[in-house]
Amino acid sequence: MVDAVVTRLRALAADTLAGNWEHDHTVPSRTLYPHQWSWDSAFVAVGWAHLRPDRAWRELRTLFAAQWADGRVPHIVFNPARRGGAYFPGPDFWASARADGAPAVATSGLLQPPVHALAAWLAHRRAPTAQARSALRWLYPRLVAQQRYLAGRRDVGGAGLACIVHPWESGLDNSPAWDLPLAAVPADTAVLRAYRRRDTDHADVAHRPTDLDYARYVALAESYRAHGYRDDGLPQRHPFLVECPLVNAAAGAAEHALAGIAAVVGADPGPHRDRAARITAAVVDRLYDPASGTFHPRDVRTGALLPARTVLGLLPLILPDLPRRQVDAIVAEARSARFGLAARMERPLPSHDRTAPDFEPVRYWRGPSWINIGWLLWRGLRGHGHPELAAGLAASMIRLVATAGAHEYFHPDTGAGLGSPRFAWTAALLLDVLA
Ligand code: 9WN
Repeated sequence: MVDAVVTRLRALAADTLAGNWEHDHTVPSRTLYPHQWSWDSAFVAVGWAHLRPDRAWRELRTLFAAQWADGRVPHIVFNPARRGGAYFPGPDFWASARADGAPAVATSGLLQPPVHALAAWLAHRRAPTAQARSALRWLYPRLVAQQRYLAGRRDVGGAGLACIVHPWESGLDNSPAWDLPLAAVPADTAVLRAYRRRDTDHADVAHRPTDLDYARYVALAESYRAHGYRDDGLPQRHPFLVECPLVNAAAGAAEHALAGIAAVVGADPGPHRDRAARITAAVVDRLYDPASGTFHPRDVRTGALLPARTVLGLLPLILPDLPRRQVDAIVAEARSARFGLAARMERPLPSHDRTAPDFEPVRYWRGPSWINIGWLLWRGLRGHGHPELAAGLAASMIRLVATAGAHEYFHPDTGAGLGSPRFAWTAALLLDVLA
């Protein structure tokens, strides 16, 4: 890569992160997402570690200061200064103050993929200073509690995997992966008359989830909220319960990261290695389908694997101890016409099977290309001995941002920028790919 391009991209990324920094956290986007989001903060910390490690640690501390008593890390921490309708559903909708064990600050009651231990470990590896060690000592028990919540209260299926109760918890909100279980959620768009969507104030309506999707998102969140966001009795009362390959692969990767962190803070890495091995075995056992040769989410309500071949199926590659057979299967799936991974990629990595009839090139998680997903796969490819494919994917991601800017997502054919134009995790993870 030409030095001048790298310098320009680093400056763009630094400028985007600085522009989205808000006192003690980074907003994903000033317009669409003006609060702190959980997995965004983890990705952003990976980027800040390249520029301002103090901000990487501050970001994670702010997020974990909002952890609930049961260990859940909320998917949104609301900025009190931005109260008043900038984002829907906002703090009044979630009403976290009325739930047991919620923190003093207003949050949502949901979670997102637990990529934080990995982010903390990478930030420490980049700058292993006294400040980093002290931050890790503070974070370690909190990261352990986050894992305990997932492995305990959220193991609704009883097989050692965490269950998500809402598509927002996967981070891939309207992925075709969720169409089947969502179709079973009773909802009517009339419910939206009581609310106002704010996302479509800032983004093209054709690029966002539909009103019917939103009606179901609201119905699910209201159902969970009605029981104080408790997890007991979920199978009897909650209409969406799914084991997600990304959430569970992230939980497994987190145990590997925690083994490293434990060694730094003087704790025992052994239990983390054991838990990592158990999670990887459960992900393979429960979510790998030998017939399709890829991973799928499992619907805990019906017991069935969900058939859509979305990019979620590739993400167990982030598990460092994934067996060779499944590594080979993921690489074959990624290289197929469905995803087009190659040492020289013709088009960006899509979020859904591009040969599927329900592939939608501009609608959010139903086709567009996302840098955070590319980054996770890039790490997995490097860890599992595929440096040429990793380099091809990195080059494709760099090309996207070099041509279109630090957008939220990109058109999977043309590479045009979509969604928010100054998106924090795109900038942060680009810095990591360029390093
Ligand atoms: C709901 C902030 C978040 C990301 C998610 C992405 C989107 C929110 C929304 O934005 O979700 O959490 O309002 O659409 O899907 O992955 O964390 O960037």
